[in-house]
Amino acid sequence: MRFSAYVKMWEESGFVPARDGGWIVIIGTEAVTFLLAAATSYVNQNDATAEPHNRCEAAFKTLGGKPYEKIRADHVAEHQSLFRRVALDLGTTDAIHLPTDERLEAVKAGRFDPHLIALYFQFGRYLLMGSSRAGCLPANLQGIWNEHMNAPWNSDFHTNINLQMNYWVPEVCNLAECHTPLFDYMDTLVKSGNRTAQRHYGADGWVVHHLSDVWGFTTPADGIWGIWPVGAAWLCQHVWEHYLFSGDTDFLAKQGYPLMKGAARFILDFLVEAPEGTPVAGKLVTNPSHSPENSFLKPDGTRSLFTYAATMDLEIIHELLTNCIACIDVLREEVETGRALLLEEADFRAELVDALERLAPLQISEKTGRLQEWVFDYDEPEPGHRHMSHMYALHPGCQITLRGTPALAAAARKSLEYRLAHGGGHTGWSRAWLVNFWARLEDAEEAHTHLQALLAKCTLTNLFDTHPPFQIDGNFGGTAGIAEMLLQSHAGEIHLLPALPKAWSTGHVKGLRARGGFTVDIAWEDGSLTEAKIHSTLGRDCTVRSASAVNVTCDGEAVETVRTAAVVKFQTEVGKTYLLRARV
Ligand code: FUC
Repeated sequence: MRFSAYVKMWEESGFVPARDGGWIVIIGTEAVTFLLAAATSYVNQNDATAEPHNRCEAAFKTLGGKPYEKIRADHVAEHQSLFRRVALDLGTTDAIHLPTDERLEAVKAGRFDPHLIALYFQFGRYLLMGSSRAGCLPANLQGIWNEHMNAPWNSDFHTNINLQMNYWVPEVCNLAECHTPLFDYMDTLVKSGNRTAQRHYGADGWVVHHLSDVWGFTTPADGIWGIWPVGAAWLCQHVWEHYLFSGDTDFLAKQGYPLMKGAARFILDFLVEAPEGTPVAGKLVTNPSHSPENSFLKPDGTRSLFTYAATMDLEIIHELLTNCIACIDVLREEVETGRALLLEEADFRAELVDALERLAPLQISEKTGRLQEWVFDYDEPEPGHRHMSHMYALHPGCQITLRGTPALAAAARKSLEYRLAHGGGHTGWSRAWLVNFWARLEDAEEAHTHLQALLAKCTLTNLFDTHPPFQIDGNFGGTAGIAEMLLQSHAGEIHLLPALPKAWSTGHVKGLRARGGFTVDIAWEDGSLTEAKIHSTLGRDCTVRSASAVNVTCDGEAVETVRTAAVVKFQTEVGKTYLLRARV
């Protein structure tokens, strides 16, 4: 690809800067405006023939000679329309008077700086707004902030955690429109994903392995690390989540379901029955595959990555098949053309249900009580490995929940503890993932410890995440983790303050989004909920869990609720806001 960056200088009173060799000399004026435009020749995966120079000129032209004040005001208005949807206050200390590098140093020395955490959270939202807008490519390993000619990992899209982690932010953090570049990008992978499925596996549907790029790369790469055929399946989680938050059946029918169906079609063709003599004989498994980038010790003591039925595969597949079935049911109920769709999809739905029933189960090690990462209970040569793939079902998946599957949640906790006892979480994104895991386990202090560590060990002085090197996924994973500590909605209920650490004793958050089309504001004092506001955009029934019992009102009137211990349920109407006040 070719690229250009153009800078234009302009001074509104007509001042013309002098040129002096390689220098531009500015004397006798108070202000000069510099306009920067940058472009590449990339059009799409088959075409890189655009003229970057023309694109830069066109960018300048769209400004149409607007004065600086107007350009800035337009920018600020557009920016704020997204940015100001969410406000977070975790409390303030004197540290706000220090520059960021000194604040990070203080965190390294063990100080709490809740305001820095709120800043880090909003910075993550800012980064996504800057690097993932409709009509553009999705945010890659460095977002748009790569400074190298040859970037680490080619500034590509890794699909075995990194690309997905970038997109843990948009839904809950009220930037859903920033999610759409991912879906458009997925569309561009389908054609080559179909071809790879056919040629490598004789399967229908589309497949992506552990990395991709802007040229539609879908085949395995990097040796055994590449033998991991569930990249497309994982990406489809995002499509379904976009629907869960928005209720947008139009999106589901036009773009979401075709993507999910194609990924599931591949999986159905790819799954095989495990033969007699194997731990999951007769069950459906992936083969070949591996658990992202981690190795195990075979009985003969040699090290291997290559396996079948890696736990993460089974979890991703369980989720995809479940979501596909739910998707067919939603479209049947909600889309006008639903009946036709149902008739057409009845056989496919039956196939999905059958495969889901026959899918190999997750296993808890009899020896250690941990969630097994592989189909055999292998020992690990690198027990602190940065990937924690077998915990996918805890986060970002939701097959494992504290209340729904307590035994699996306890096993996942043991796996996490074991990883950490051996130095796990040492890269930026890995540390950020830990925050999310602990938040899902509702262990506020552990989540906070890893958030502190993310700032202390994996954050550069400009707040960019460092793997090392700089990789933006950890920023997004950390931002998502903070949201996950304050609000969860993956288990069929809105959980207010599921993992509030002692260090954030008083504060509020406004404008987070929950699945089911809700916007949620929460305020708390001395570690307890004081009030929450839940705005309903879809009129769905609402189940809210919180440590404090609440009274629910709407427009000043008491709302009829059904209560159990920590849970309150009520019906909502589209456009109404429900006030939940802690009972004193
Ligand atoms: C995965 C990770 C590495 C790195 C790379 C971009 O392969 O295992 O740590 O983040 O992606």
